[in-house]
Amino acid sequence: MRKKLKIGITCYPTVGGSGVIATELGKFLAERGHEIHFITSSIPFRLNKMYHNIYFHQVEVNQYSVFQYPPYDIALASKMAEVIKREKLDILHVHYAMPHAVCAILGKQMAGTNVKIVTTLHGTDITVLGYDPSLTEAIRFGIEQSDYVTAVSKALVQQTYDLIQPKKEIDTVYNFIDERVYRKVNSSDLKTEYGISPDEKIIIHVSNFRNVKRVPDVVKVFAQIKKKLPAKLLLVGDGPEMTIVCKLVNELQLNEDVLMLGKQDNLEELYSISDLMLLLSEKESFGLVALEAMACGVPCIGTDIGGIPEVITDHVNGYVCELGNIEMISSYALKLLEDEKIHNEFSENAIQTVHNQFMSEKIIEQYEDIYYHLIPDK
Ligand code: GMT
Repeated sequence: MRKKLKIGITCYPTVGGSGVIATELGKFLAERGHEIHFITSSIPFRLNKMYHNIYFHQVEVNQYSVFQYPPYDIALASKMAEVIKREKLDILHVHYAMPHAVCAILGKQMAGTNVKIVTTLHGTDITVLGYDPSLTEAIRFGIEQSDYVTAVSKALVQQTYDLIQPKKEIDTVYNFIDERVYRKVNSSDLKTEYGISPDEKIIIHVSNFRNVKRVPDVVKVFAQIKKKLPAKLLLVGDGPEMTIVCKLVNELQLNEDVLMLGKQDNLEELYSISDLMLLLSEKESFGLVALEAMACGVPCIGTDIGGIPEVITDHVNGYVCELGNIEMISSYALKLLEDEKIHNEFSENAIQTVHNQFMSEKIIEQYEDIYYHLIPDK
């Protein structure tokens, strides 16, 4: 019987898929008996239930006027050192090399213990910051000095080698979903409440509306679909591109048919009334929202970018299309929406793919194996 571990987790607690994965990982590990210590700037937003073995250590940054910039990274490293020492952590698992891996290395030095650092790369630190020469050295340092490094797709592993060239093995550990939450539920009342008639198809897009998500492409594809069949587009989320998207919806006279829902919880209810998910990003190391939709039986169309083709299997549970090719994406979307047989088949395949490759249990075990490999005497 292996001993239970004391595991520190650092992530960006408020935004995006990396925070979701880090928090869900903490919750699942706690359910398996490990003691979890989140070291973050605020309580992770998915930590919505009490667990007797999950602790939260808040990083606070003093705003002394003498500092031109508040020293968040140093405060984080210092808090990590405090928690490593006091709680006798076995593992500190950080999500994102920048700045979290670098802070973890510093925190470990300050603490003077042999805590093992596991770093998971989620994408933006590599695909965006990797192009910024002022940070490349820091990212490489964070990766090389970690005891174990994982990335959420094979594509991200390759991109990391191409852009950062670290001398370190990087293992792919895919993202996962909580299948107790993401499953097809009966939420058909929602369709009526939104004023969507039974014959209308529902297309959904969920993101943080950054320009890499190419939300205008989603609207353009929807405009093509709308010419051929009755449909509504659900845009879920908010972000910097929202104004541009609203303008385009207006120009294309789609106001009646595009529902801007803003940020939402309980996404499984929205996925469960949807017929198709569009994820047309120009950068995407994994595409967690596609996985969530697939778990609810929604076929997806994604771009041939980053890790998307590792989640969406072309012609099996959806289609993988060329970035920005509105015509190609629209014609596949129509094929899927008009042919009930293909739709049913893809919908079942989507659920099957999630079960075969992205089940929480399988992925959590992979992380556990990494932890125990680093501390063989436990
Ligand atoms: O996509 C974003 O803008 C948010 C970002 C994040 O920090 O959560 O998402 C990244 O990590 C997710 C979880 O691993 C992945 O599913 C997303 O594909 C990845 N985003 C990008 O690579 C742009």
